[in-house]
Amino acid sequence: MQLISSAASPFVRKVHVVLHETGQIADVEVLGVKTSPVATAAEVAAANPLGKIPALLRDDAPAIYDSRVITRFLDARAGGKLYPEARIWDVLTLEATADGIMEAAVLMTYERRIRPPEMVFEPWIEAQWAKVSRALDTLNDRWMSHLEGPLCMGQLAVGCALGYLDFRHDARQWRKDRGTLDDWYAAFSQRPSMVATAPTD
Ligand SMILES: N[C@@H](CCC(=O)N[C@@H](CS)C(=O)NCC(=O)O)C(=O)O
Repeated sequence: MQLISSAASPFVRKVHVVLHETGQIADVEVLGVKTSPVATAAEVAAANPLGKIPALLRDDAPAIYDSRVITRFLDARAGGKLYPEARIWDVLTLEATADGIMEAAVLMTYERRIRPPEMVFEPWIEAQWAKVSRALDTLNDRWMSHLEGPLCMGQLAVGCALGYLDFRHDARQWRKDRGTLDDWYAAFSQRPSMVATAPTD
């Protein structure tokens, strides 16, 4: 299989983390691409009509895309431990929360990197940060028992989302007044799968 990938993408990182956690690293060849909403790489468009990464090219079946689909596929392929049926709705909601943080944070990055400076719309950037901020408060106030429980995809996704905030939005200081989440992440980010997949430009 081949994974269309970029070392800076938090959505791609989710997939790499799952490959590490489930022992499937050797089954996937990484195809690095440079792509953006205004300059979609040809290999990305060929694999995913939405023009987004990650996309997974399977050897004997059509390409699949959207990180949530790929992570679930890879987990099922490895025996299915990261989406436990008994807690499935919590796991999926936690993963959706983490993905929503990434989505808003990536849009903030694009707004500054891609738009000409005179077209950047500051209230829109702040509105995206408000989504991130509310989601972080919710993680800190309501999700800690789940985050501290047995390993699941929701936890891995939250780890990737927080890692992306450190990578691109450090100045926003997400840790302030969220000491419980900060403590959890300090330990979680030391997992070998997290260390091996830290984002780079
Ligand atoms: N919901 C998608 C989001 C993926 C996504 O937004 N990826 C970004 C890179 S971090 C991308 O490919 N952006 C290009 C674009 O929006 O056209 C997923 O979970 O895979």
